[in-house]
Amino acid sequence: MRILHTSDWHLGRSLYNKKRYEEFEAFLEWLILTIQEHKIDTLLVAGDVFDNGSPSNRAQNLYYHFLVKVASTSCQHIVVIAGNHDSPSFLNAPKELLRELNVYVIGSITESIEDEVLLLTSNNQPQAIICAVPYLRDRDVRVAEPGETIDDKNANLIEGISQHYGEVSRLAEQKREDLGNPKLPIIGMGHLFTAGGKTLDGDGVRELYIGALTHVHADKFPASFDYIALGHLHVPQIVDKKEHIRYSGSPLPIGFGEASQEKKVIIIEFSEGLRKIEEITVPVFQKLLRISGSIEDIIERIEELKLESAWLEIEYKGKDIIPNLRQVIDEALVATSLESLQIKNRQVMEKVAMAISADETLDDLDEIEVFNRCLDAFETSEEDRVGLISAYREILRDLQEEDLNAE
Ligand SMILES: [Mn+2]
Repeated sequence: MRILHTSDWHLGRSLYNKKRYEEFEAFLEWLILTIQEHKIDTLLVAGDVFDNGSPSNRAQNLYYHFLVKVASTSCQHIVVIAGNHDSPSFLNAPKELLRELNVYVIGSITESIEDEVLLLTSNNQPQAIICAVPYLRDRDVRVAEPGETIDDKNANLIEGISQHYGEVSRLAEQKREDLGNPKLPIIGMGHLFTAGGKTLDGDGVRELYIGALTHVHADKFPASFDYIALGHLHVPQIVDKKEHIRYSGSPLPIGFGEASQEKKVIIIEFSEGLRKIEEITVPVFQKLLRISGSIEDIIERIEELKLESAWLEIEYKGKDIIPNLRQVIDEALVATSLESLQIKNRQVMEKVAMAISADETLDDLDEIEVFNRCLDAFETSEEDRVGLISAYREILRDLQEEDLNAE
């Protein structure tokens, strides 16, 4: 049994307004070849298939074409769970149809937790049990109590998540026992933020719950899982030094912050009760580079890179005000294969921190930064900030979790 674990495709996401469909397509083609080459039986996609709840036609096309193509390979099962970016109802809509292609889609929790426990078989022989837990929304696992503090909320939420995993694992263990096959692997899936997880500046990974405190500790996962395929964090990583609990990370760098990072998919092989884990590096389909410094530094670096084909994020850090910065840079880029997607002018940003400068757009700020500026503008005291920020985060979360496709 050979499983491939991937997550966080974010199909349809752009980078500073630049569409990335060619890269998504190249990745999915590469993935099919990888599935064939490594004779994968089961593909696990641990959430954030799409970048948002109503993906473009082109993004949907990529997804469905991919699923149809995989169905014609050695891969007999695909399990897709929803991430926090996915709309549960959108993902679930073609569920029944996709079952015909051996694709299991778990977009949200249902009335019956058994729906998350899948027995995969091949020629009527059990292969593995998958506990396909989708991204758990606050309301899925937590009962709100009046008067509870932020800490209570977080503690209840973690407790709720941990109970949910406990329940699916008990069902899986029972199933394994009923089958009389103690070596049958049990594999967990999840889309969440574990404690100590690595993120990078600008990778677009959202805090999932109200505060950064709601990070799930690895010891909250049941011991009976032989592997846990996680999604949400974009840096591939092992959780809490436990080899079998992993994030595959996103296959494409979602932002320039991830540009220098190796992207991975993970292959897990089970045979005769033994587990082998191997990381496969995803090729770079589009080079992203960050350049920063004085105008001389920037121009020199462009000169060095001019034969390469790359997308650039340029940050000007010089002391002088250069009113025609963009023009100067654009001139340096003429006749190169380089393309600048963003020019940040640190100098302007620092001088007029409060004002929106010509070179700073809302794209440069996240929702929390905007709110912080608002608090600055109203000269809000430090003690008031704590409560206001957590209330604001709660509103943001509700907005992000709203399922626009749900009836
Ligand atoms: Mn996510």
